[in-house]
Amino acid sequence: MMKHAWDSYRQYGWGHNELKPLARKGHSTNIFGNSQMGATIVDALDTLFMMGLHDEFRDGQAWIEQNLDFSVNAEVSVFEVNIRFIGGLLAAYYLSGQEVFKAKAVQLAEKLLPAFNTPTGIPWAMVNLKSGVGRNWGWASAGSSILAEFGTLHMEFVHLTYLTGNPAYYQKVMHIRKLLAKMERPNGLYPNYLNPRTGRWGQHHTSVGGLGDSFYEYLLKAWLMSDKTDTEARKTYDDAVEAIERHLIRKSNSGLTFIGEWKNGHLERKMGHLTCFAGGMFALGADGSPGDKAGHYLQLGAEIAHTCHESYDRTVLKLGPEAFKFDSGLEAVAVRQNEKYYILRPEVIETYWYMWRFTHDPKYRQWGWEATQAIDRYCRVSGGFSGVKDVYSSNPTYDDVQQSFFLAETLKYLYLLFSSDDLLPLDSWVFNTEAHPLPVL
Ligand code: DMJ
Repeated sequence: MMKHAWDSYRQYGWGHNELKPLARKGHSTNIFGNSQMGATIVDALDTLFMMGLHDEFRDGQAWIEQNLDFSVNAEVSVFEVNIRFIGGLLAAYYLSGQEVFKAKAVQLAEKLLPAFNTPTGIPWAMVNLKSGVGRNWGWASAGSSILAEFGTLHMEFVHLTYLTGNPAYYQKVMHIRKLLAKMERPNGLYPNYLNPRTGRWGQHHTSVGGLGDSFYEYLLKAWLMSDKTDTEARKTYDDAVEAIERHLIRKSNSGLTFIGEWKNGHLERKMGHLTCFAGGMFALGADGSPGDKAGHYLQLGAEIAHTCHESYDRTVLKLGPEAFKFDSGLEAVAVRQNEKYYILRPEVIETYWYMWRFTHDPKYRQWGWEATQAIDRYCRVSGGFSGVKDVYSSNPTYDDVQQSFFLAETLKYLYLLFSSDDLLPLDSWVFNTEAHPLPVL
């Protein structure tokens, strides 16, 4: 599947950010501005390396050496460029030892730094790589920056300081942490929106899915990546998870554990595909949790994995919808037409893999195999892999996008799920939120 995804991109989309597998041409979205920065190449490198696809890896490296240029007049997402490009380049560097990847990661990081020039030091969501001018998404509450965006820079920026000796990167992310620590949190929860001019929260929405997710993930991973010396990060994670459990995690009528969304004092009983990563996060954080709650968090991870598997199993295609409800007799199914799509996302498979590593319960490989077969059957087209618009339809239409995270994450986690534990052991490597492995420092 990786060969098919890569070869198709190589043939029809080479150098573009992503691929349109039906139209057989390049694709891009606003997160990359109007750039052509080969996002799929950078995102896929470490997966190719791990799978032993060395010719393909060298091909990607040659493109990066000759073509990857960040002096472009493009307004890109700071978060997306950090997790996909800086994370991807750093992982490729650590795995292969090729200096070019480190050099490109540092060049790009320099271009992101102007995004931090705000009254509070909370970065803008977007920055123009050429002019350094930043701004926020028009749709975000009252000009706010997004928790999961400015809160998902820590791992990569700490590595940049470690590799270059330049303290600026470390200082920028530690400043964000200090500012957040001083702020009052409604019910102990972190709202998704924070205004970078005033330093005040926007709307009081909290989510472990989109807009919030990887902020929590990076607190835990900061601690793991520091060889468990960054106890401040661990404590912040533990406190956040305690509030999440109290206010957001519930059981459905039939006993499925789900994580809802908090909206202005009200719990919405809806869970996103993105939220499903949290099963793996709870399992990863079990060891080291306060009191004797390790068993509890491993169990919570298992319950989330089970719920997310149900969201796949209750569809026609055996692929999970973008969001599913637990309301008015509904259990783990999508209601709205615009929540029925599957766009090759990794989160459910990511959780299966973490649960497999921590329990070796064969059901996780079984579930991963079910997902593999479904993706290969319903998302494979002759020009690559495509998302589908309705997982409840036996005759689904395609969205015609091969997302770069399909190669970076979905296929990598599947490969890891069926590999032995000594491939990237979790006591030596920590995966960034785009599944790029970085070593414990
Ligand atoms: C990826 O880019 C990352 O996993 C991110 O944290 C969330 N969204 C996508 C995949 O669904």
